[in-house]
Amino acid sequence: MKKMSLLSCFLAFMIVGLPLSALATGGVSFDQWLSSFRREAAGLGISQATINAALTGIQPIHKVIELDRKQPEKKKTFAQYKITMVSQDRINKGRQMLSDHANMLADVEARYGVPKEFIVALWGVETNYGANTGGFKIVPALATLAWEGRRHEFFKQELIKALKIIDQGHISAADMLGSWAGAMGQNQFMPSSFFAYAVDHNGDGHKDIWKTKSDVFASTANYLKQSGWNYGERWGRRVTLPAGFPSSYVKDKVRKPLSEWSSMGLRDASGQPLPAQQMLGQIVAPDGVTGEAYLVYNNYNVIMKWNRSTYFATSVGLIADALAR
Ligand SMILES: [Ca+2]
Repeated sequence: MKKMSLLSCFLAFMIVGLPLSALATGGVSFDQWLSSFRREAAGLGISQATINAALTGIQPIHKVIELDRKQPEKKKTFAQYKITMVSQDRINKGRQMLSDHANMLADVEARYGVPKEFIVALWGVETNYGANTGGFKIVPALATLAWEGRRHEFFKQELIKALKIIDQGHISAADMLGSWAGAMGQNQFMPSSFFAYAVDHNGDGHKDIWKTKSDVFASTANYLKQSGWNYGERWGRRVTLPAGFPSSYVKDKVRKPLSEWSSMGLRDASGQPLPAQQMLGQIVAPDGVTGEAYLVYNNYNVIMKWNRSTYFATSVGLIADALAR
């Protein structure tokens, strides 16, 4: 075990050894913060019944503070990340899901113009097809971060939206579960994404991204569609770069027609020339130009709106391709 400094021992004691309500940000205890937040929520039109059901008696969550303060681990390379994320196991499960929910997915694909393979790939990457949705109660988790966290104003706005979702009857406070940082249900929407994109696909009056699969699929598809998905286009493809390819093209996110990339010497990873199309593409090389390189199109940037990570977006694309084969 690494030696802890005196200060970090002291801080660890502060976090673990004291009741959290004794910790304060700007001198405000959690209970004081909560009373003032309850008034604010009532002023925004959230019903007293929801405020009572969701907020009465809640306590800040130790684990959430711990996770919020955790130093980021040494970043994996994309090559390492891909081994766990784009695993054969995840692909096999995805194929099973495509087959188990074939009619529902075909229906959602037709309605939103987003291929079923991408809906399933996002589901697999976010929560391993609904298996790991996070066991935190969203309201106290967001309240903890709104009171104490580094981005407290952001989380307060998310908490207000979470209360509105409960107020509208989509889910009860007790069943509103998700990650420690507020990502909810099987597709891990933050409350603000829920507001913007969640849909009630099965028509039962509830937008239920926790337990109703057709709502999960349609909400995911609606997110992608509203973010500019082009049906019939791919996300991208793995390519080989010519020797000496300047990394500035990656850094500056230069977009060029495929024909121009071709004339610079880019090839499909299979060795074949790129298709003779005029669509615009840019190069993504998560581990630098000596690592794996991808030529990506508009739909890749749509996935990046969901999660601004090239590791994430590239993995979603690779899984979707594997599912389509
Ligand atoms: Ca529904």
